Amino acid sequence: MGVLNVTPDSFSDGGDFLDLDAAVVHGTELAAEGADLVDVGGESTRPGAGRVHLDAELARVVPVIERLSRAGIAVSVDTTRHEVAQAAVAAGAVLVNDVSGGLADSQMLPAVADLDCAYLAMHWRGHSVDMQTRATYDDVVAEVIEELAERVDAAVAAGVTRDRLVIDPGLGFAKTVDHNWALLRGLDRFDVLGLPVLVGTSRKRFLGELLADADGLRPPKERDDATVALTALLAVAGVWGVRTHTVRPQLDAIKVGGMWQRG
Ligand code: PMM
Repeated sequence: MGVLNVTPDSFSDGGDFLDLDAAVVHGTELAAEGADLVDVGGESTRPGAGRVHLDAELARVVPVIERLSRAGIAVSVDTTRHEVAQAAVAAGAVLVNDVSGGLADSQMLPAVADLDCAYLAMHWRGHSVDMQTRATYDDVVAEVIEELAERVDAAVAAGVTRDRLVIDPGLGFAKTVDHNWALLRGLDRFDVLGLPVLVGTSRKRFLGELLADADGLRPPKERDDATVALTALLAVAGVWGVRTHTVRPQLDAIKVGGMWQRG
């Protein structure tokens, strides 16, 4: 899954693709490099970010999704709002990537039940503005699995069949650096949910901290090599997908991980 943030303020690529043509060009490049999905988002979820108005989010993502879908590219929409999910699927999106797993909008799950699309439920404990205050766990892996299981049950109860579901541990969302590493080490425990898993590590702060030096945190766009290393490990771990800002080097890592696993 290649990331296409149509936002002024995302942490690593904010403002790069706010213009419609620039966004379509970048989405087309991600697909040409081999992304199976291009994930279009119009609201930044970086820690501390405020909400974007619904109309602004629609105006950012719908025209991009329309143009990419018309070009035959499989698109997902990164949104927590049911109105955006509905408009995105009408414009051609095939997956709704909801970082709140249905918690941010009580109408999301019933709306998705009526749409012809897949649904990704990420682990989430609250909006970005103060989510890091909720990063408290006794056993982060057990609690994230338990809370995701609740979201899966809620989705199924709303009418979203299990064959449409993907789950995501939500690295960096109400998680400290240590929580992120614990979740990565404990990924095999997510098998109990019996669903495909997608993981987003790309350029995240915990990599900036791992690679920090005397100049401070490694800047986001200089975290891609570390992201590639994690992608190889995630491929060995057997995840269904990775959400990344670059595509070609990640595909190389997936091929290496696949061969490592199969011999
Ligand atoms: N991370 C971000 C945004 N959307 N969606 C899913 N499913 N998983 C993630 O880990 C995730 C996400 C934040 O990264 P960005 O601001 O670079 O898009």
